[in-house]
Amino acid sequence: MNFSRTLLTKLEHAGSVCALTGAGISAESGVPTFRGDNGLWSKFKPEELANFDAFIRNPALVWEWYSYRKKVMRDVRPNPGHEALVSLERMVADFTLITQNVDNLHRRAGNKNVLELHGNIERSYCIDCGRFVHDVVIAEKGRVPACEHCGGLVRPDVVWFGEFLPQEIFADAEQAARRADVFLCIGTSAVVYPAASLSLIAKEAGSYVVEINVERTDLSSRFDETVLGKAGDILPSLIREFRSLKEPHP
Ligand code: BJW
Ligand code: ZN
Repeated sequence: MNFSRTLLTKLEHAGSVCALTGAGISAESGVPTFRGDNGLWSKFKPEELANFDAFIRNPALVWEWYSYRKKVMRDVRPNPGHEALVSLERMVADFTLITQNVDNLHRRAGNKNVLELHGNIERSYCIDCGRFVHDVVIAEKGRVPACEHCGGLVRPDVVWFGEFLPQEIFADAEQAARRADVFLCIGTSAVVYPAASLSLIAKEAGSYVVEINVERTDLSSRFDETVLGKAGDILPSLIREFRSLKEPHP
């Protein structure tokens, strides 16, 4: 793979690296993306499923969707793209992995410094008393999990449209973006805010911003480089080249 000399040099001298990931990095594990022809939302409308009003209107429908996705995510494994980011974390002094994904695959792969902007599908909480509910069994069709303390409705601990992102996590992500020498924007359509703003914040703060995606996005023209291809091919290859710079063969 031919990476630009600038990217490799920037990476070689970077004290701080940040990666922002989206659904595209998990696509090769078998998790459907949201948008696009085979995206989840070619079959389900976001306004019907990914917002609080929709949940209150029809919790059974929303749980059916999340139960299906919980099952998909439970049964898949991290792919070479996730694994490459684990290697990168081990090679860089200050590495932050910011993800919009709720699938837990970065942690399962072994990344330690992970900031989940949109929550985690493996957790749920009661909308009345706020208690976390662990191990919500995958709800059967038409069944809605109830809180065992107060009987309230239990919802997945994910961020829906119109809801604030977890403020401390977003603040940490913003700081990591600002101090990054190199910022990798991987497998995201970059249309959902405020997550998409992080690449722009990094760019404005002087970071070298590189997008890795199978196609160009609305923000491509704002970045330093777009490397076109699958994250599961590009990232391992980038790590190989980076490693050979750090540990030159005699
Ligand atoms: C590959 C690949 C491979 C494929 N290798 N690449 C107007 C303007 C601006 C903002 C707004 C607006 N109106 C409303 C808003 C705000 C709204 C927003 O951004 N809307 C826009 C869509 C218009 N944002 C919000 O509401 C956020 N909250 C907020 O703003 O709070 C403040 C506020 C409070 C109160 C009132 C108003 C404002 C919250 C956003 C929450 C997003 N939640 C979801 C669902 C999470 C739970 C779940 O998973 O069920 O998060 S939506 C969905 O989109 C999910 C994702 O994390 C997110 C981003 O999607 P992503 O990851 O980019 O996936 P795709 O499918 O879009 O793209 C995949 C990419 O991969 C593609 O580019 C492919 O090409 C690529 N690819 N294979 C490399 N192998
Ligand atoms: Zn409760």
